[in-house]
Amino acid sequence: MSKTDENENENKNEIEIKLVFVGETKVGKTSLINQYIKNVFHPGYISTIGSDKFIKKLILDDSKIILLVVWDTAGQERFRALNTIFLKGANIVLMVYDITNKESFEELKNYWYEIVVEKVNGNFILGIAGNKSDLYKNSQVPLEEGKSYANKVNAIFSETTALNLNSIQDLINSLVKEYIDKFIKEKEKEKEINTRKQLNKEKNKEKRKKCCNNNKKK
Ligand SMILES: Nc1nc2c(ncn2[C@@H]2O[C@H](COP(=O)(O)OP(=O)(O)OP(=O)(O)O)[C@@H](O)[C@H]2O)c(=O)[nH]1
Ligand SMILES: [Mg+2]
Repeated sequence: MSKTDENENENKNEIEIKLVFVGETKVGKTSLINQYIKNVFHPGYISTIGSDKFIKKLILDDSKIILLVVWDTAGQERFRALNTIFLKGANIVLMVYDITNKESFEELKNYWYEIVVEKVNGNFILGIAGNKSDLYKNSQVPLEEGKSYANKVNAIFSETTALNLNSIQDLINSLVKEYIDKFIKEKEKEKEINTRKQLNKEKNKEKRKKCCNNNKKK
């Protein structure tokens, strides 16, 4: 069974997508997810222990249904070993840093990117969120620096804030759209290749038949 078949539920119109958030502790992963799923923001900090899983249903214009399975992971160092398990089989990975904390950006480049590439097996879409954009006055990571790194690693980039829904919703929508485009294209390509293979097989069979008939006549 191919990876794309695995992701498709029994309902042909329904596609399951695994989206995993990673990044340093306190960059705002849980806050972004709370805003995206429940439309709330809590200023207090409660560390994520292990992981949490949320499901959101999205309906696309062509009536395709997306079951978006969102995984929140823990940024604290003592939980890092666990994150590698959650990354397995991810379709989309969103790496988050805090624009007011340069170190969280450096760690994203030096640690998180490597782990993601190593642990996600198969094709996936990569996103980068420069979070806490509402605190831009205290920014330690210029927007251009985030953008340019994202370009380098082929990631979809946006600055975000967990204070409201807009920025995180737009970013996730872009990531899902990119995944769907590639997913459908890949499937169509596969279909085309199979049809071509089948046609070639039939042609060769026909040729062989003709060749044998000619030999018999001789
Ligand atoms: N001003 C502002 N504060 C934020 C934003 N996002 C998160 N915070 C705050 O930053 C702190 C850490 O946020 P969390 O969402 O718990 O961080 P986390 O990345 O999930 O941290 P771990 O679970 O330890 O990995 C909390 O006090 C949040 O309220 C944001 O966009 N703007
Ligand atoms: Mg958290």
